[in-house]
Amino acid sequence: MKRVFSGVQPTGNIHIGNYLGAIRQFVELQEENECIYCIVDMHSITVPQNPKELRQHTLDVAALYLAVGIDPKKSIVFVQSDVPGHAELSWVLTCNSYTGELSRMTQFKDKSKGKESAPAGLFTYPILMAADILLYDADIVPVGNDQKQHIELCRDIAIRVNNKYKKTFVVPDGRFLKAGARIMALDDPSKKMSKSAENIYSRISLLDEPSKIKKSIMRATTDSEGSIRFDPENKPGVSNLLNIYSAFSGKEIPDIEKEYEGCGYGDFKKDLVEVTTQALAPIKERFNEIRQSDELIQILKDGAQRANAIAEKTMKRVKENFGLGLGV
Ligand code: AQP
Repeated sequence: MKRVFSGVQPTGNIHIGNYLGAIRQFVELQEENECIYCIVDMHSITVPQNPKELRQHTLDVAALYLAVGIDPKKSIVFVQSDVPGHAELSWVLTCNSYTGELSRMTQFKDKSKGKESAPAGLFTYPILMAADILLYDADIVPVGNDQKQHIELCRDIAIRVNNKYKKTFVVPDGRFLKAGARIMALDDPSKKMSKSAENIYSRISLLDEPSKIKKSIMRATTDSEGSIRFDPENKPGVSNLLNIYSAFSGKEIPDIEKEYEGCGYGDFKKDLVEVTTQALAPIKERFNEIRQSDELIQILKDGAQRANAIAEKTMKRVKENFGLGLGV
């Protein structure tokens, strides 16, 4: 049995990019693996957050995890800041990382672009992510394609520490879906769909009302050619919509292209609204039940205890191998 770890930031409501790119595979993986799914709230404070909203979003993400089918009897579900080992290990790894490799991270470059000074946490974010993964001896890390570079860095750090000290960490493998799993912003298909983008119509959140889903899709950027064809380079907007259609309907893209041969974008978009709304409706319904229930906090409490038991073992090993502390 392999161990799986992944997390989502509570920076806002989960969108279909997070879901199709990462979270949907969390559910499948729990059948045959020991899975640990985290709400990575410490990552979210790399950019300013409103404390009240952050707590609400943390509970929302936890409820959404359960609503999409993560079963707390099979998987550990918890909040990152409830387990101190993440921050502790992060410091140890910071001392074994280089500013050069961190400067090459494209997410840091994107998020700090145009800013005179960026929070140091934005720069060291990939180290905290490496700590999240290595703390649990994870073998597999299911994430979206946008996280490939961070997983590579995590592997490099693990290998570096294992070579320098006694073998301390399991070197994890990323698990990425095929190229199409990267969902792009609806208003600008050159950017990935993101929770924190200013334009709310650039994304579809799992909890969006049908009217918001409709508006977002009907406004989505396409092109002037008028044919429904998958060609990400020349038709990024339409290709993104085809990806979403395929992911929610389970139909292959060539079959969808055939079905809509000769149709206009308006008809295609209308059907995509239908397909998306239908796919999200049961998730939203389960979310509303779970989010109200007292059970949610109890699940997160149990999850933190189980996660902490694993994390403490790893930190004991790390401290021993690094000569840290006296274990008193
Ligand atoms: N557009 C996307 N397409 C496919 N997968 C995506 N992921 C994020 N955006 C897309 C994957 O979702 C998981 C959780 O992401 P995250 O919350 O940890 O952080 P993120 O990648 O920074 O996501 P956002 O939505 O863009 O949030 P903000 O705006 O706060 O930065 C990850 O596995 C990610 O790969």
